[in-house]
Amino acid sequence: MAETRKSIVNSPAGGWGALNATEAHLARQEILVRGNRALLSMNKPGGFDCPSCAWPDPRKPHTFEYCENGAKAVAWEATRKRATPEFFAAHTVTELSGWTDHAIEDVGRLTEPMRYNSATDKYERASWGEAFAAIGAELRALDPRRIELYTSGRTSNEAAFLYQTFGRLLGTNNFPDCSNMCHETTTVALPESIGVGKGTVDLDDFEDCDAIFIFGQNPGTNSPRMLGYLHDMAKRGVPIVTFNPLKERGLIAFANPQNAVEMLTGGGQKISSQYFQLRVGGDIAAVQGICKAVLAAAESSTGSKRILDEAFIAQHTHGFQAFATYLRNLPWERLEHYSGLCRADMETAADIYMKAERVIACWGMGITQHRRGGDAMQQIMNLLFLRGNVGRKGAGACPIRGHSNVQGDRTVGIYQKPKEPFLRRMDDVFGFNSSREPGHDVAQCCEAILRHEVDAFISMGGNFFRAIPDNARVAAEVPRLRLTVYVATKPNLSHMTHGLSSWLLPCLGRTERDVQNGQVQTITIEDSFSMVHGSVGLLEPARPHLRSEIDIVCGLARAAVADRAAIDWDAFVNDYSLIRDKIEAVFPDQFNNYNARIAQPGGFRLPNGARERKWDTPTGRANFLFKDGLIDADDDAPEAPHLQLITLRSHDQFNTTVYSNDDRYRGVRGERMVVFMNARDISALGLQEGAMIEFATVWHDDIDRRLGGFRVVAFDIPPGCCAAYYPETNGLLPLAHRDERSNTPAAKSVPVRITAVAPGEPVAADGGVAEHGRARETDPTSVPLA
Ligand SMILES: Nc1nc2c(c(=O)[nH]1)N[C@H]1C(S)=C(S)[C@@H](COP(=O)(O)OP(=O)(O)OC[C@H]3O[C@@H](n4cnc5c(=O)[nH]c(N)nc54)[C@H](O)[C@@H]3O)O[C@H]1N2
Ligand SMILES: Nc1nc2c(c(=O)[nH]1)N[C@H]1C(S)=C(S)[C@@H](COP(=O)(O)OP(=O)(O)OC[C@H]3O[C@@H](n4cnc5c(=O)[nH]c(N)nc54)[C@H](O)[C@@H]3O)O[C@H]1N2
Ligand SMILES: [Mo]
Repeated sequence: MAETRKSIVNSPAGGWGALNATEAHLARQEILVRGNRALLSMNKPGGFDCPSCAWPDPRKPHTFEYCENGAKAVAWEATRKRATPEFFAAHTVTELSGWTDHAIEDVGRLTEPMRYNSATDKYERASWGEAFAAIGAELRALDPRRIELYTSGRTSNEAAFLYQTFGRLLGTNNFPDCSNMCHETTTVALPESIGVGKGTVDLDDFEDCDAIFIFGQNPGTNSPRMLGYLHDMAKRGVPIVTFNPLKERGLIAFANPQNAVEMLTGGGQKISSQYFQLRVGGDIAAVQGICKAVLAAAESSTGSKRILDEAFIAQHTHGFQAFATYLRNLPWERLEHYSGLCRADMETAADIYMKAERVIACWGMGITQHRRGGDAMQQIMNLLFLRGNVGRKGAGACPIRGHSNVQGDRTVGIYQKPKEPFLRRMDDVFGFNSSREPGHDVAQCCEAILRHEVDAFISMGGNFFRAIPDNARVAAEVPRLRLTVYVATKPNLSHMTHGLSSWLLPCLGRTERDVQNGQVQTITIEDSFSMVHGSVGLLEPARPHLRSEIDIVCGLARAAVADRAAIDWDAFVNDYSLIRDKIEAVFPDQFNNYNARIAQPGGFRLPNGARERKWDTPTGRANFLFKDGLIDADDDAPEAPHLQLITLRSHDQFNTTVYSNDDRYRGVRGERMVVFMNARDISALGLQEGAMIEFATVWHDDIDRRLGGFRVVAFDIPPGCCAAYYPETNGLLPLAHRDERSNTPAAKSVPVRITAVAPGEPVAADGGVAEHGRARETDPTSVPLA
């Protein structure tokens, strides 16, 4: 068993394993032919945008412009399985709330509106008319400040724009969004550095760069199409410098399924030229160490080649001298202690950085989901500034977003702190007065629920009550809400967390043909690189006449806010290009000529000042930012016997959607209740591989956060930290443990104590939204991959 696991973990990512897994997933959803046809039209002009991650589409796509995990996402949506009214008639909500995340979604696609009936404790069939009338009547009677409108990032620009219009007509700015748990750190901290909260690179820059630094991101699983680029870069000899506590297989080696030789020989391309296994949260110190080494080299350099881009620093930046002084005084021992790297490592990275003419820095959740995530991100920007690596070909900042349209949703107005010029335009375009009161993000929404200050929760996709921190605690208060409304493709455990009245509203997925008024409609998406392009569904809808998200939002608006502005909601449903006209009217600088420009191949790029070295910051320049004493103030350092728990994704999940219980790249099969630990910690705690443990969060409040039933797996991870899957571990994550500026939950460093549980001893179960104290049943439907 150990041997097999070792050989699996040591072989390259991708390759035949990826192809076999794709086939298996399609077969399991009973859609071999249908799915394959869908896959061929994915991420191509005239086809649909992959519903999985936010990696951009190339202008000239390959025949197989899809990846294993994109294929899983399509298979999952295009499944033949259905969650029918008959299914709901056979199961009470109390029973369903004890199912696993996998089992509940695997029931299949929702087909009809369902209304919760408290007398039977079941969801029961209702008509669309009943649903809209009842929801509209409830909403009209409520204080809008007590209504929350959540969005998950799969929603199109058009649906998101109308959804926020609907919310603003209701009179609220409460728009908690999945990005509040994700890249909100970037959205808040990056503008302080460069004046814009989005990345500055595009795909061409990847082809031109001379070195790439990857911080806290696992592209092999979470943006696999990026691996194709990394693969080609590695082949060209471009150094790929990775900072990650875990050895992630996709960052070690990758066999490209589109490369015949690699497939036939079973070999793969080495990806990371350097792999720095820093300690969790060690990025601030590591990057400052690299900056310190760069500065020292510049100061002692006698050669003609300039190390710092002095012209850029002088003309374009602010705060360099203060940063340089700070770096000079930073003792190496402290940098080593807090980064978990040695000085030589940081000097090696600095050397690669200085030798490369053009450098891209990427980051993911390993940076953003920390108490000081914003500070870490700003150190990465400082490093780029030293050699003018922003706003020029082949160089720049590259935050890799999560959901396929999470960036677009924010661009078109899903924002809880709207700025005055935007609200003024909304008011002008639609003829009403929107509220100026700041709304809630995810953390504030959860706090409001805990304080009993919420009456209605509406959810445009997503799985809020599983994805949030302290999920069991927050979910326990939901039964007091007057109304919960879930617009979704498939049932999930949030739907079983219901208010006094509750509705499930089924919608079309992005892969499906959306015909309105006899015309096939196009929706639009913005990827991680700010490219906006069209997406047209091709597959037969899961059920005839299934409504689109846009149709549903318009239905809700007609029922709840028809009298508040003269808006022709029907016209929007009949022709989505009319919605784009309104988006253009509200955001003329970004979306001018919107309908015409989405017709061009690859779409169009939204303006980004920093890319042109125009800095929309208070200083009018790019800012070197740091906090004095930052490292000394870091209290995330592990103190025995506490460990820092990283909560992350397996290879077979998309957020809370669990495709199967396998994690091929980490050598785990058929189970998710595992904790990855360093061998030293395993023995220091008197445990063995395979032992059962319980987690307890070490936090300064008197809430008891404990979860049991996890099995120990030895892994290549530094001592002092451990890792386990989300959302099973979300009950351990305190709501208050979050990035200081953006409120992004610090899901990558939960301080925990681990104790052994003797066989047969009762454990505290994942009470996410299930009954407390009862272990979630193991999943009967998961089949290990062949
Ligand atoms: N197949 C698939 N694709 C997805 C998703 C999915 O669940 N499945 N989710 C989508 C979404 S919404 C998002 S946001 C992205 C998420 O994509 P990623 O950003 O890759 O997210 P994670 O898997 O949570 O973890 C990121 C990495 O951070 C590392 N890490 C943890 N702590 C630290 C640290 O302190 N420092 C550093 N340097 N590294 C650290 C972890 O070891 C892990 O490799 O992917 C998107 N794409
Ligand atoms: N501990 C911990 N917690 C985390 C994270 C972590 O790393 N660790 N990551 C955080 C991150 S980065 C994110 S983005 C959030 C994700 O949080 P969410 O975005 O809320 O969760 P998802 O799991 O992506 O939502 C899945 C559900 O979306 C619905 N759905 C799928 N497609 C569609 C569609 O086309 N339309 C509609 N209306 N519904 C659809 C389905 O019903 C499915 O069950 O979780 C966050 N939570
Ligand atoms: Mo995300």
